[in-house]
Amino acid sequence: MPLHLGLDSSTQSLSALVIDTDTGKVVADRSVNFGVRLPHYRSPNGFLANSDAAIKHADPLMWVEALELVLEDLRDSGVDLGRVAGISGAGQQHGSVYLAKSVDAAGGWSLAAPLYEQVSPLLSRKTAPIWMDSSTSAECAEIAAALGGDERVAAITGSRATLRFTGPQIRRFFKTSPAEWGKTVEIHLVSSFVASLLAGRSAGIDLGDGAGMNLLDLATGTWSQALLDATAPGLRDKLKTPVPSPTVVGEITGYFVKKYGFAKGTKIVAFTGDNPSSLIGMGASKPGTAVISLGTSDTVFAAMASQRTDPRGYGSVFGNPAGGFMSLACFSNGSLAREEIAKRFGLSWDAFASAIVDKTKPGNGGNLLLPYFVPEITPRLLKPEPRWFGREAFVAGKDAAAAARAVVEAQALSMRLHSDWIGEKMHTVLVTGGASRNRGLLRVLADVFQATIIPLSVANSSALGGALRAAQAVEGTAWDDLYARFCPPEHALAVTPVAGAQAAYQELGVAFEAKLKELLR
Ligand code: XUL
Repeated sequence: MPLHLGLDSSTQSLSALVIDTDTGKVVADRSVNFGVRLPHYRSPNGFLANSDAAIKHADPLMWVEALELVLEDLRDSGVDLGRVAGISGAGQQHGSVYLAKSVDAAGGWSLAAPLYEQVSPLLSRKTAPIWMDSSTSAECAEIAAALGGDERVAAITGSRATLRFTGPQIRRFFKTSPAEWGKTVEIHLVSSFVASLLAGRSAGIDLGDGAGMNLLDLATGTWSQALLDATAPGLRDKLKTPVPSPTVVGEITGYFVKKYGFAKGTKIVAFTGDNPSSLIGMGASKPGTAVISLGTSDTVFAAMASQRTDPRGYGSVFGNPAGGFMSLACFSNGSLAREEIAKRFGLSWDAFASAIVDKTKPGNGGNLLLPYFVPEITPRLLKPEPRWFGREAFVAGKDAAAAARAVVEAQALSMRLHSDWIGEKMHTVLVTGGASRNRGLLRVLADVFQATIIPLSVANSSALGGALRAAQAVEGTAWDDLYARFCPPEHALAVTPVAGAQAAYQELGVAFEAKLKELLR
C-alpha cells in the first residue's frame, strides 16, 4: 500500500520521514546532520564561517550530498522506496540558490557521477545566503524607499523589507557581484531547489515559502512587479511562476528510480518552507491553535483567521499550505543560545532540564539574561550582545542553574511579547522541534504563557508535514483524516501552567522589556 516521503532540508540537518497511509504509521524517520556526516563542508552548524558576523552562507552542494545520504540511509535500512507514491517536503526558509543553467536544461542526471558533481557546474554563485544572514540593511532601505515606505512593502508582501528575506538578498547579490548576477538564469529557494533535484526539472516556488521573499503579492499570489523592479533588473525572467502548495511539480527523475529503487511515476509535490510545513505536520492548519517550534531558530506561528501584519515590524505572514495565511515570529537565538549556555556550564540536556525544574524557581530570583549570542531577528540586533543582570555569581557566570533558567525564561518572555500581534489568547500551545521534549523548556513555556503546552508524538513536524502534504495532494485524503491518524498530541506529556508563576513573570516581563529597550537604544 502507498507510502509517502517527507523531506526537511533545514539549517543543521536533512531529515526524511516515511508514512504509510493505510496503517497510519510512521515507517521510517532518518536524519543526516551536516556537521557530523559532511564535515568536509566545514559547516558544523550548517553555515560557513565568515569574519563578518552578518554574513551567513551555506554551500548548496552540502544539501545535495545530504539528500543522497538520507535516501541511501532509507534504502539501506530496508524501506521499500518503490512503494512511495508521493514526495514533498520543506526547506529552511528564505535561503536562495543561483543557477547559470536551468534545471530544465540540465536535469537529466547521469548515473555516472554523484549528483553534487553534476550540480556544481550549474551554480552561478558558489554559496547560498541563508535565513541567518543580516547583511542587507542597505538593500532593505532601498527597497522600502522605492515602494514608498515599509508599510507599503508589508501591505503587499505581508512583511516589511526584512534582512533575511530573499528579495533583499538578491538585490545585494546583484549589486556586489554583477558578473555572477549576469550569468544567473534561475533562482530557487532551498525548498524549490530540492524539489527540482528530485524532479530533474525546475520546480516552481510555492505560495507558502514564496511569501518569505518580499516579492510575492499576497492578494494575487503572483510576483509583484513593483517589488521585482525595486529588487533587481530582469528578475522576473529568473523566477518561475509561483505555484499553489498542493501542485504536483513533476515525477521523480530516472536517476533516483535507478539508484534508490523509487517507482517510475512517483509524484513530486511542491516543497514549501519549514514553518508552513510544520503548520501541517502539527495538524494546526485551521485557526485557533498556536505552535511554538524549538529549533535552530525558535518560531511562534498560527494559521490566521484574518490577515494582519505586525505593527512592530518584526513578524511575517506566509502562505498556509492548506489555504489562507499564517503568521510567524522568528527568533534566531533559539537552540544556538541554549547550546551556548549548556556548553559554557558543561550541562547535559537532562542536567539543563533539572536545573530549571528542580533547582530554580519562576522569576529566577531576579536574575535576567538578554540571550543574544548571535545577531537577533526579533527584535532586530545586528551584533551579538548577551547581557547579564542580577546576583553577583550569576553576572560573573558562576551559577549554572540560574543561567539555564535565565536563557529559557528570556526566550519565552520574548516570544510572549513579540507574538502578541498574532491575536487570540493562547490557551493551548502545541510545541515541536528538537528541544520540545525538554521538560525544563516546557515548564517555563507553560508558566510564562499561562497555557497548556502539548508536544506532538513526532518531533520532526516539518518532515511529517511534507509526507502529509504528499498524501493529501496525491491521494486526495482530507486534512482532518490525516491529522487524526498522524498528529495526535501527546496528552500524557502535556505541561499545565502553575497559576502562582503568573505574578513572577509579570514582574520579570516588565524588567525584560525595560532592559531590551536600553539595549536597542
Ligand atoms: C522563518 C525563519 C526560520 C527559518 C529556519 O522566517 O527565518 O525559521 O525558516 O528554520
